[in-house]
Amino acid sequence: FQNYSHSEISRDAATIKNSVVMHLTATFLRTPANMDSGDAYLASAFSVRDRLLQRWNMTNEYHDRVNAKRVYYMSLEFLIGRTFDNALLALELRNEYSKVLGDVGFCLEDIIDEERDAALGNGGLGRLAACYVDSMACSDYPGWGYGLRYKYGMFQQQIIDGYQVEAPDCWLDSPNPWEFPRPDVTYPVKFYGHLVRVPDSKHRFTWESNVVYDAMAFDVPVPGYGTNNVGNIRLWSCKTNSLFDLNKFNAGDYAGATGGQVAAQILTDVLYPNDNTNEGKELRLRQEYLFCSATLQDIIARFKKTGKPLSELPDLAAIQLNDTHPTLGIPELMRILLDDEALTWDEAWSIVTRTFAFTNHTILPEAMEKWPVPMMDKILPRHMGIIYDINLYFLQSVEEKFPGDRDLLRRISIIEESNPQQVRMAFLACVGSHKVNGVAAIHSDIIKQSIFNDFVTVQGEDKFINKTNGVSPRRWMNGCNPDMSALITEAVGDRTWINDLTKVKKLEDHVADDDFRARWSAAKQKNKQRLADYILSTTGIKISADALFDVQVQRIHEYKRQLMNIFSVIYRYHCLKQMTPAERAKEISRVVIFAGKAAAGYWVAKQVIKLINSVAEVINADAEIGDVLKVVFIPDYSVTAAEYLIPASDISQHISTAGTEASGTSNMKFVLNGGIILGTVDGANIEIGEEIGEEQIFFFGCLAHEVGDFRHYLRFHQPKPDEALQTAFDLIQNNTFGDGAIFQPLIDSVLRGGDVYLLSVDFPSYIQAHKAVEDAYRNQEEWVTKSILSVARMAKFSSDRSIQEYAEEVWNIEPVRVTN
Ligand code: 26M
Repeated sequence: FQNYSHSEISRDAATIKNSVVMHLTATFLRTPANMDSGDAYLASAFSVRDRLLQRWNMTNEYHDRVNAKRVYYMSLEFLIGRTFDNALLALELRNEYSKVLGDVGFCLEDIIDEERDAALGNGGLGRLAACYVDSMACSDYPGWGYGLRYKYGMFQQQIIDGYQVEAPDCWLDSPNPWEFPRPDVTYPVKFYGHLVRVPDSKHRFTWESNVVYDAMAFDVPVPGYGTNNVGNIRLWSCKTNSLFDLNKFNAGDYAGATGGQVAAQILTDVLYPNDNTNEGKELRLRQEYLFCSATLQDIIARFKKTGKPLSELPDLAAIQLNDTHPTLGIPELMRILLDDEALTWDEAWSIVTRTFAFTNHTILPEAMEKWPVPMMDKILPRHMGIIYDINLYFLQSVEEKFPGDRDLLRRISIIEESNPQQVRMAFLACVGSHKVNGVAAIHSDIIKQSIFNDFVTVQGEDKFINKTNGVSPRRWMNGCNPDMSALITEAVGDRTWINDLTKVKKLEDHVADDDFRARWSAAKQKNKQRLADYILSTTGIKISADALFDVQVQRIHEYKRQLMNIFSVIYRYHCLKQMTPAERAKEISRVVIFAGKAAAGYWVAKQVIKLINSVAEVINADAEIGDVLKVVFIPDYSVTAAEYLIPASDISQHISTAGTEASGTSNMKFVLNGGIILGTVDGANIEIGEEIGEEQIFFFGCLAHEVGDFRHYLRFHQPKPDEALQTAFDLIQNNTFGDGAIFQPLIDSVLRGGDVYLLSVDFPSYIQAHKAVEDAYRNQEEWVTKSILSVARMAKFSSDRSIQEYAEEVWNIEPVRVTN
């Protein structure tokens, strides 16, 4: 191996062609003569992956060699989307592959379209994890993601008769070029069983159980743009400990012998498709533990190779918990240190609390993870014992500081004294971490005043910090919006803005340049036409790319208020119907676009989808209305769909009830693509407004501090819908959109359910804001100015900035430039 070298594979067309043909023939047993575009994708993807492998090995070898401190981003979700195009851009080989594929009669865009999304996440939280590992790779931070390799990712959404129908996402049915099975990296994970105290020890137990699963690693490369660094997401897949129960097999029971195998696989079979609700299912708890145990064992095994004492673990490893889902990592590390490594409690606890940090993503009460003590005790008896001890020592420290405050102890306890008792995972995560952060300024303030209020009092303010979310400019600008990106490159002078978004400031110099402005508009127009084509092919609905594109795409949830949006569409339809044709002709044509999935068991959210589709059907078929108003629900929203949608919006809606959307990240993506926000004073909308200037954003609605009073009032008083909202109710109830009775529960959620999300309160200002948007849009010159200025001022919302802040203030790690 003396001459083993990392020199790059040649980039010329002949070399690329050879490698594609090699994979076509040798990996897939095809020939150039019988290749279809699916084959072309696989052969090309494998040839690109060969190049990544080289850099990947180099990265990990180098980080090992210099004993770099690593950060581990633990997340039950990584919403990666596609990798091929991303890798081509990172390696700067897009044109080369386009040419080689063109020579054999394929269009690169069609080949890219053959790849299925890796949809191992629900929405914002999972996509954030993917952006963060991208930023770590691009900024040369030695960071790994840890997650689960679900056999079925986020379900596929079909719309049948206007209703959502879920279908399994069989994304692994075809070969996946972007994962590397690591059968040698496999760990046993125990469940159930009983404990035996180690004689003469206080905190040391042996945990005996014969229910043991194996977690096996699959590695997914994260190509870094503009660096040799290739990051890694390590995903665990579950199987039984021994392939066969040999006793049963020998007794002739073949089915019984493989039965364990079938049951075991179920642990990593499917992603829980709940966004912001905790169902408390036993299988989910086992899934979370399998994940935490395998990950911690792996981190410890890697650390031990350095030969250093475990007391130095916090110097070489930082672990970030992506919400409470991986919180069992805390008692799991305690278990390893106490039971396997024989450290004292204090030694172990010091290591744990210096290693972990925790990010909170929501304050919705229904999303708070709690596990019944009896369930945890049965499945994870050792961890339940450790959690009791963590809580005991913690409450003792609280009692010492605030003697005699029984109510404080009750409120702050990790164990909720309900029937049955419950483990509050957010409190466990908080107690076991040295830093706790929210994901936007307002959200970080709110959690300090609400769920962690007592913890601020007891543990001090410094532990609770803000880390405003960000998004990757590689995927969400350079990848999805090539024309606008080319213009930015021209303004900046080179492509360095892709890894240093502060450079987009340069765009401000071009805001008065007529030629530049014209090309800016043309780029948006092209993206709109591309989306119009996509909509025609996926829904059969024909829309005009000259209309204003008004987009709301995100998980369907009451707090996000898609219902308020569709009510306003109904009101707009009513107004248009009242007009004469001459009046209508003066209106701004608008396409209102929705997309998003409802959790499978979330009935209200599913009815909202049905209402949107019913309204769309009537309006789109109304010849009198024509192109002046169209309504589209795009089925099966995904990362890939977002890459079409986001660059094509004129306005996008981010209209959660104030104080409910922790941050939002699509708001950043839309503005980074030259779109304008219509939104509430919530989440990251606020900081976006601060950065780009209030003239560039349309705010409406009540403020977060007013929500409590409104809700209180509405608990005891009937809401009073304004005329516009009442009109929308009337149209639904007189069967304008089919049988109105099926939508009565939605109207009742406002009129009789206390209007928890304050639709009746915000509706008047929402309609006003829509008018303001229209007035502004009529002045296209000013609109283009807003668009350019917005992008120019959005540098803060690169996930590179977020990651740098985490690195400096939470993880204490530095970039490590991989050199040969
Ligand atoms: C919980 C229990 C069982 C199964 C699933 C869950 C669960 C899964 C995902 C709960 C919440 C989940 O996601 C929450 C989420 O996506 N939150 C969003 O996080 C984004 C990134 O920080 C923010 O931008 C959004 O505002 C926030 O809603």
